[in-house]
Amino acid sequence: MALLGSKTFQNYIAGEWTDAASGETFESTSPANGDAIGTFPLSGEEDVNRAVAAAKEAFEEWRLVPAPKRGEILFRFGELLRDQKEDLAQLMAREMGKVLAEARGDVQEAIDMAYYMGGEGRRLFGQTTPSELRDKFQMSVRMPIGVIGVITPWNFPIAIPSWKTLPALVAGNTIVFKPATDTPTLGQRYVELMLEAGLPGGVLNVVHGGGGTVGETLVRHPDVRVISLTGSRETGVAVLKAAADGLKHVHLELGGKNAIIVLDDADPDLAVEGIIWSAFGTSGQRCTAASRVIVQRGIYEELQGKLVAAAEGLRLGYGWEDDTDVGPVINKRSLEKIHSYTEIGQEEGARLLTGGEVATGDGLSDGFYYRPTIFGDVEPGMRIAQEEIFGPTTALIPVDSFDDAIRAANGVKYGLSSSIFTRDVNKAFRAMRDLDTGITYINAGTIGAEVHLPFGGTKDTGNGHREAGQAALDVFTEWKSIYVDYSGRLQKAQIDAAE
Ligand code: UN1
Repeated sequence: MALLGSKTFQNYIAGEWTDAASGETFESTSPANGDAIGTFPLSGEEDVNRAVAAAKEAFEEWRLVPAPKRGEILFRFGELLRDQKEDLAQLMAREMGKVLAEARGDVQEAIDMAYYMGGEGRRLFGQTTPSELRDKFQMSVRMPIGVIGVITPWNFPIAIPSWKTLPALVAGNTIVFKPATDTPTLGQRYVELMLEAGLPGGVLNVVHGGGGTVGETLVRHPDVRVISLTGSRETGVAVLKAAADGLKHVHLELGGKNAIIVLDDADPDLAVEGIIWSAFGTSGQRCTAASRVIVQRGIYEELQGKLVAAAEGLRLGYGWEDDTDVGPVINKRSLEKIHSYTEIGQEEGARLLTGGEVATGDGLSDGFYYRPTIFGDVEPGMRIAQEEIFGPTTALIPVDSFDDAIRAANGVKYGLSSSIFTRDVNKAFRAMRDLDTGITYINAGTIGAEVHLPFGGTKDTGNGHREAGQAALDVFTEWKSIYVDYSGRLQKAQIDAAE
């Protein structure tokens, strides 16, 4: 497989592969064992400006390509992703660290999105409505907006770029794409496959480099009309402010502090499986990860014992090895942040039940591994129960009642995903109504969103927009309402109609 051995890569601007104007580069290395993966251009303002100019020029032609044709390119992209699924998953296990089963799922999510948005090429539905006047026709249609800045994170290095780029492209926009600096090779493969699928030059430009330079220039560039970002709350706020002067549309997906509620009547083994999968899958580095488990007291002891045993049975290792359950975390900074929360939890008086340390030995010392960590007897207001840790750490919060559980679940600033395990249908429906999140699961964990429903959250998780589903199209299109009067007279709405 052409994965081993580090390679040098370039930006893709105006249909050509090119170095950063400065000639500077940065390295991508594996969080699993430190292996070099690739060398990439460390781009700056000049590179972004060229990419935006290319995207702006390409827009004039791309917006006129019939949407079904645009959709066909997306469909071909889905086919290519499907053919390359295993190679991409292997590369992802190396560059990002997640275990193969999840890496395959990440690619599958992009395949799903490619087929789904490919089909949008023949839909992109608007509305027709009757007019209040005679001999008058009216409809609303979706129009592309122009150049879109796409800034993606490293935790879903293939899936998240697909959530942003594919609806944007099928709607007729052009893109400047900045992949995460921790996973540039996957960003590069993504673009290569899009080109292979038949995307014309200039429609999708990739500029590698940091958020402070490439990201910031994109956000401030007057010709970029929409910014779509998945990242931290702090970055989201900074992007909103920077984009305000240009009145850009900003779409933000900023993380969560997701809770699983387990009521006394729940199936404990099912709940344990859901919690382990949601808390420690992708080493807890999902926006949707379950970093809180709110447990009714009648089932607390049993659940805690089973969870600790299950967490201790998880095997840490390289993501590409079949028997690995939990891979590394993304980098040293992240490892340190995760560990600092273990210290915070202990200082706050929560009980460390298992984990709480960096894992070393057995070939792990060259990577960034953290033991699956569970805190017990956590109070809802503690920092470990309030702040996003983005690692394999979860907090068990005992509560007396269903109402207390809902209150605790909603008592955080984020609102992405939530879940409840119960066999009481009335409580399940109340939870569906009362949990203040963009996504709610019944008798499943907090992860596992599918591409044809909206993805995103309430409160500080975002700014009211959604990815995926039909909702994604709202981010990347403007509605245009069109009125056609075929009466041959000047008819006045609201005035003639009132007669
Ligand atoms: C994310 O963590 O940013 O539902 C995305 C899920 C995945 C997507 C997560 N399908 O967990």
